[in-house]
Amino acid sequence: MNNSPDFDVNRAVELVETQPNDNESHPSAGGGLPVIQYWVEKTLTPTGLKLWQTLNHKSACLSCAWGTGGQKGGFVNEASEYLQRCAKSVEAIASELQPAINREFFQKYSITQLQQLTSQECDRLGRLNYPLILRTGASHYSRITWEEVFQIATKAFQQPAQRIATYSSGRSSNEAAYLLQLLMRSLGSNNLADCSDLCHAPSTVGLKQVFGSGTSMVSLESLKESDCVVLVGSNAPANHPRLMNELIKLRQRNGKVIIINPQIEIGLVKFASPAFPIKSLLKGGSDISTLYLQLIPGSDVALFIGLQKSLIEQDLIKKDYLASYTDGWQEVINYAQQTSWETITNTSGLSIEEITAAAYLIGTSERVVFAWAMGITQHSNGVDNVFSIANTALITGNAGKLGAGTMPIRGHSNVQGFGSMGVTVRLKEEIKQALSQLLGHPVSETPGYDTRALIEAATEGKIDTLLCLGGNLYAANPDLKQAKFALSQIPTIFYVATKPNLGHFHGLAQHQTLILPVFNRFENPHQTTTESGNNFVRLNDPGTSHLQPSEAELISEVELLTEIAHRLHGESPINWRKLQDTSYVRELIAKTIPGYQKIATIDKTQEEFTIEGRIFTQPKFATSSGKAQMFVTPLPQLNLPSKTNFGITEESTGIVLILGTGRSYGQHNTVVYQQGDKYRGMPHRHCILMNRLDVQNAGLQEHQRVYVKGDVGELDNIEIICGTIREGAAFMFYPEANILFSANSDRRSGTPAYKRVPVCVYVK
Ligand SMILES: Nc1nc2c(c(=O)[nH]1)N[C@H]1C(S)=C(S)[C@@H](COP(=O)(O)OP(=O)(O)OC[C@H]3O[C@@H](n4cnc5c(=O)[nH]c(N)nc54)[C@H](O)[C@@H]3O)O[C@H]1N2
Ligand SMILES: Nc1nc2c(c(=O)[nH]1)N[C@H]1C(S)=C(S)[C@@H](COP(=O)(O)OP(=O)(O)OC[C@H]3O[C@@H](n4cnc5c(=O)[nH]c(N)nc54)[C@H](O)[C@@H]3O)O[C@H]1N2
Ligand code: SF4
Ligand SMILES: [Mo]
Repeated sequence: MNNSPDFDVNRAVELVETQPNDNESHPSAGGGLPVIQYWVEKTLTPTGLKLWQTLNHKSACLSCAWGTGGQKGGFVNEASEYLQRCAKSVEAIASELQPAINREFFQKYSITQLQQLTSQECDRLGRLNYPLILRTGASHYSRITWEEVFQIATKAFQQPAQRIATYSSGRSSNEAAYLLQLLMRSLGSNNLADCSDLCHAPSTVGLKQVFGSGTSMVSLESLKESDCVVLVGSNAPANHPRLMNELIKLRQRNGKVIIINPQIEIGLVKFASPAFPIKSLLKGGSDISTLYLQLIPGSDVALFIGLQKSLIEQDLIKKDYLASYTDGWQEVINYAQQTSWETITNTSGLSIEEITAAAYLIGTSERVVFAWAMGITQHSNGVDNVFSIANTALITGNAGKLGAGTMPIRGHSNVQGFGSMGVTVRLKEEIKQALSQLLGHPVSETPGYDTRALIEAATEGKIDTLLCLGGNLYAANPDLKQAKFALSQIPTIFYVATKPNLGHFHGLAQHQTLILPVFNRFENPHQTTTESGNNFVRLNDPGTSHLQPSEAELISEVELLTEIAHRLHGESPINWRKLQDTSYVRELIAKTIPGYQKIATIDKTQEEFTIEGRIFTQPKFATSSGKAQMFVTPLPQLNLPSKTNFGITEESTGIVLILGTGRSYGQHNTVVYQQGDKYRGMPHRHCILMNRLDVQNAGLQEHQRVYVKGDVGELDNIEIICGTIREGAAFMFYPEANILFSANSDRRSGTPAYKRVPVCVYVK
């Protein structure tokens, strides 16, 4: 379809860097020239001026939750430091600045044709500009009016509370998020699935139990005081680039960085940051890792128990601290002592020497920050992983003081704000009480569906109406076939979005699928707020869209949600239309959301703030006893199926590996901006990264095209790329790989084990 002469893709903004050359040698550092090149290319395009203006607009970066921008200006972080905006930010803005989709486009192309598009092609179609509907039996999406949308929505939401649901991803504002949950709770439903269910839910669930607060306890200011960072299961050079500046500065002040990751990510060894230009360009980047532990995927609990055991043996634990500020520590210590070194080294694949060295660095540092991302959470024991990190922080006294603590590195730019605003199936008791008072009736006690439960419920025909506030529910889930089927059992689905994505063309409803175009963060006609992963609330100024009203009928998410609520409830018990002025929404947030009191005056003061009760600089925590709660973390059982489990004979050429799925620097989740990944030497999306020894042992060769088979699907024509990944492990990009496997979910958080998927790589 891309080759068709009248296909509209060519006139879209040139978004993508030229494809990396297969023969090009891999960069010797993360960041660096490719990133600078990207900046220059983008900002010198015809839309460059608008891009610069948007970068300078006072609003938070659209991309990741590290958090940059806001009232201090587009380039300033929470510590008022300048030049803090990375290429990801440029990429996200450039994509939003695309022209509107051609008027005739959806008349011309049928849904079958639209289903041929790749993720990147969907995004490059341009900005969505009119409400669209695809009705049963129709071959094309067609335009409808907003009035028709509201009539359909009013009817669709008048279903039994348990049969309506929402899903969201964290790009929208706090105000939109708050209204989304208020609308659902007002209708008696708790079915507020969110992308965090697939992401940091284990961190939220785990940390809440340990410290009484589910977010990072380390502010940016506090991170600057640390002398050791343990970075676990994170590819920050690609996914949170500005965090790398903090690691560079830490190394410059003689601090230590311990990396725990089955893959050697080049940017975690050396990173060339544009913030340190001389080093970046002349010296090939700054050193990051002091020690790199390349463990077996899914074995982090074993490693952390090993670290605890070694700390005990080296007499580096803080007994007085444990006795004064924690509960449950004796059991944790006993468990570490009883677990044999043999079990620990066999499970983790690391040597005693490596573990002892890491324990020594941690135990002899004054202020240690433990930071992690998806390599920790996306496992069937995700919550145990989080517990084992928290235990290690606690036995070394590294929680509740400046420069130390636990720091989940959050994903989407406002995903944490969504959780704070009550978009969660695990609503805090205090919020529940406050909302009940506001709504004049008790919030329903029926448990809501999280994302995986929503897919299951939909599969069983238990959902009538689904509204997706952003995101890509279809492609973000494991087992794409099941996701597609599940969505096809829902009579009405609304996709609220700024640009088309795979979900709009594959995640079709039973009777009617609607796509509703909205303003993005820097275009909203009113002020909004967002919350960074470091618990900092930013104010986003009102803006305008580059799309003219004559070519685009966009509305704000706030207007959309309040109008639906108004049509359903009138003015009872809240004047919903009044809430279209977001300052009133902030009044409600201040009244009902703990720690958010300062938002009540933010319109007047313009003062951005850190949320109260989350940054612990004293060892007094938010649990009922004030003490941190420690939990024993059982060792994971890491079994590998055999080839015959995949229906492949033992004699055939091939190998069973543990696949970890994740992202390249050139994609944002399910949205692909660039095809290849130079840093990993993967030239396109259809590669599998393997260890050279595995390739040899299996009788395969680098660049050979192979089949990759999971428990529910298979991909063919996948190119083998040899890389710095541990033996027995492999890596592929998502969302493409989501066709392969069904994934176990963590029992306590519902998060799928995207990082430990058994697959068979073979040839027929
Ligand atoms: N460029 C870009 N930035 C993004 C995103 C994006 O898609 N693109 N997405 C945003 C979102 S929503 C999120 S959640 C974050 C994700 O940010 P990350 O969590 O950094 O991203 P992932 O690609 O999922 O990879 C995590 C790392 O975990 C490692 N890993 C895999 N298995 C294990 C294991 O068993 N143990 C350990 N210790 N490590 C393991 C992988 O090798 C990889 O380096 O990024 C955010 N920022
Ligand atoms: N195999 C595998 N699967 C995974 C993961 C993995 O590591 N491996 N990671 C998981 C993780 S961590 C996450 S967070 C999920 C991501 O899951 P989702 O959040 O569901 O997916 P995204 O691709 O981030 O959604 C992007 C879409 O959001 C919409 N959007 C962008 N800006 C706005 C806005 O301002 N308003 C509105 N309304 N819409 C907007 C656009 O239409 C865009 O296409 O995927 C999960 N799935
Ligand atoms: S690190 Fe994250 S928040 Fe900061 S500029 Fe880059 S994408 Fe935006
Ligand atoms: Mo995420």
